Amino acid sequence: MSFLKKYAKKYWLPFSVAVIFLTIEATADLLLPTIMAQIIDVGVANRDMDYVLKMGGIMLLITGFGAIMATSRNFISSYVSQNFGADLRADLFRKIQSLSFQNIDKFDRASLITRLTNDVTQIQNFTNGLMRIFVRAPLLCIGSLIMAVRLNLDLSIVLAIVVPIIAILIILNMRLGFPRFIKVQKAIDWVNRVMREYLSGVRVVKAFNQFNFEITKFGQANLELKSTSTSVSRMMSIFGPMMVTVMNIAIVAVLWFGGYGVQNGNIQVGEIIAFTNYMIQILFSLRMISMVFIMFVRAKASAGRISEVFSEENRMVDTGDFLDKKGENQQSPNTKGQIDFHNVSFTYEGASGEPVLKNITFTCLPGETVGVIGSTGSGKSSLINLIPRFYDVSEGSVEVDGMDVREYNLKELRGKIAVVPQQTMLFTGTIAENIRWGKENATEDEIKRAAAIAEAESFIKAAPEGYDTLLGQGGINLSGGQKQRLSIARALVKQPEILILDDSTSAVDLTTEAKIKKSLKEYAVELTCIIITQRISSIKDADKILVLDDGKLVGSGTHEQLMADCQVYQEIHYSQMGKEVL
Ligand code: DGT
Ligand code: MG
Repeated sequence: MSFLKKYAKKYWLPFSVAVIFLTIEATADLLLPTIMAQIIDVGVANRDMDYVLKMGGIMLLITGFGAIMATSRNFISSYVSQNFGADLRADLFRKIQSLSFQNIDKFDRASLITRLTNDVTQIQNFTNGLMRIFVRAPLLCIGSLIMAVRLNLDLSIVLAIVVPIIAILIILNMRLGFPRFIKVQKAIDWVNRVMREYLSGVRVVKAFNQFNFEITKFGQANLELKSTSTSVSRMMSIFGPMMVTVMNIAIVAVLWFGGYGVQNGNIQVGEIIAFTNYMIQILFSLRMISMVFIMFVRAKASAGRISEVFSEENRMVDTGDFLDKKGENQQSPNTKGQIDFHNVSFTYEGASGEPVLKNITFTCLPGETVGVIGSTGSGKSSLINLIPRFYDVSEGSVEVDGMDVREYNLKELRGKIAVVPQQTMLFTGTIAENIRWGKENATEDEIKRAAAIAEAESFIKAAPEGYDTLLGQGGINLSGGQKQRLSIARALVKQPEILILDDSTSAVDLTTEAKIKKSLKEYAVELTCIIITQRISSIKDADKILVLDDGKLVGSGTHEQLMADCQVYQEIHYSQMGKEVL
């Protein structure tokens, strides 16, 4: 939990001030019953009105002072806890962003969301609780005990019996509570996960009429959350009243013994009132302590989960500036946009069985258009993921412009490459903003040009507000092919050396696809282009075609060469013959 040190360092000062204010507040609370006892036993008993007024005035002053302390402390504590929470969230978000695909794959996405929201809130609440009750409760508890014993030793025998009983109850409460709170947290994760899956697949669910299945799935998660939460609150609802009952019996006992004492003239009425007041304060502070413990238990579980993310070491070591220089030395202008795979094998972390890619060697020369074809699951997407170093190779090496990708500064490497991923992902915002994603400072002309090459211009112009039309929430929805064309435009605006299209025209009709390819050729003669596809027609005229089969490179060459000597390619070709005019 060392990640908390940073915040402790930042906020210790206001935190300490809050604790000091709290101490003063508690002291004020402790003084009041004793003064009250004196008012009754001295002032009221002797009918001394001046004394009553004077002590009453002092009581008022103390209360007022306590209230001022409480208000300032509340200001400080909410300042500290809110800022701390915001810092923690921001740092966690940054950490998640910095993690590589390999790291992120380890976490369930829904649990990352719960960690960012619910878990941070738990820790934040605990910090706030610390400043509200941390010092105050033990201080009030111990202080009230001392004051009560000083007030009347005989009556304190009741305390000697009651306090240990309550302490045992609290410890039991903690013991039983901890595992239950952890379960609640897990159940919240589960509900979030189901909800997230449902929402991202809502169209499929509707298309397959799988409502009942989804409702059952959600029902199970919901039930688990309900039953774990019920179990927690049931436990709380047993222990809380039990403590109150024990304390109330104790108060009755004090009144009983005290009554005898008053009859015998040993004890004064004010003393009994003050004594019971202290007892109530002890009860309250003990309950507060148990509450802090509960908050602590929850916060500890949350801190553990957050700490898991913070301690996740980034596998992808970004070698940074040191190697930049090396890069400058090695690169020459005529290697701009070159890609070399040397004996590359790759296995996803945690996956068992055969490697996804086996012993792959090939070269893409600058300016070449290279097609990658192969059945689904043959490893095409995995292959191109290695170029911008989304994943690291298991064996062999990948070079871009003559230098191993692991030696690049990641930002520099990814600056050279634009990937249009297989699953199109657009963000909420206008069309122009989505294209500008590729290059922050892209001018309007650049955006329009990219859109034109990607054949997106016509539908953008037809949209209600052209480039300023909102997408997604509150805006228009695009067709699959339109989305693909927008993501191609987004990649183009980046003006990369290497453009990777992962099945990016799968939803675009053949005529439009041909147009895109033609304008791409004209736009960037020097651009190295890797086109993954399922359709031979899309890559027939590529400079080179790589044929993947079950993770192996089974053919490489032009269409004609492959037709002559690659069986897998021939099979794909013949299977598509009837469907499209080749
Ligand atoms: P596609 O897009 O359907 O045409 O198929 P490809 O050729 O793009 O296949 P690819 O590279 O996505 O998958 C190759 C194999 O790797 C396949 O057996 C599934 C597996 N695989 C893909 N992504 C992951 C991943 O993130 N984690 C693990 N453990 N395996 C993955
Ligand atoms: Mg793929």
